[in-house]
Amino acid sequence: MKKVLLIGVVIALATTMVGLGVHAQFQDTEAASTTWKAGKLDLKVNGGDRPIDIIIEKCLKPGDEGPCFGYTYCLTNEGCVSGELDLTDIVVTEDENCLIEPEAEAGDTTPDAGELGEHIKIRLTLKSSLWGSPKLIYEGLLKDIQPHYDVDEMLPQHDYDFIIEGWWWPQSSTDSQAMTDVVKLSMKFQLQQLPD
Ligand SMILES: [Ca+2]
Ligand SMILES: [Ca+2]
Ligand SMILES: [Ca+2]
Ligand SMILES: [Ca+2]
Repeated sequence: MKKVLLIGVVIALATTMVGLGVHAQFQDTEAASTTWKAGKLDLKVNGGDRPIDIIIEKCLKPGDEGPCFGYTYCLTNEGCVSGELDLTDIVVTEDENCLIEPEAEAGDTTPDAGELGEHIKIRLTLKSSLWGSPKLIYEGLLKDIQPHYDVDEMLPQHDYDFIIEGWWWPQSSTDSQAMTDVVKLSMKFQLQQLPD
């Protein structure tokens, strides 16, 4: 009878220990989450967000030329997304600015249309410390510049210099038709992510 009682006590103790063992197991829990955040592609011109206007308007005469690298515009991609640069909405606006007597004498018969863009030549380049040499975008008469240029250059986050490397007025027999005339070149820079 004592032996049976002892066995019963051992079984009871064993059952209690098994129960205690379940509650004493190590346990650890960690949480995780994933967040998607969109990057950006943001082009700045001279630190701002407006298209630039280039105005060549002073007392110019045949034989004149502008200072080399006289006009530099800093383009900056402030985003973390690369984009392809294009020049768009390029417009040359001619202003007769009064048709004076020497112009008429030289054969200017269009009082509503200036001729300075037919005489001024420009050279436009784009350069960056990322590239070996500047890229020529356009060289020729203002009147012949196209409304759009695919620069075909991917711009990662960095600074780039868009430069009017020079302008000059080669002498010709029709120069006097452009007296007092004003010509304005305007354009926009477009940075666009390419589809994958
Ligand atoms: Ca911008
Ligand atoms: Ca004219
Ligand atoms: Ca004129
Ligand atoms: Ca004029």
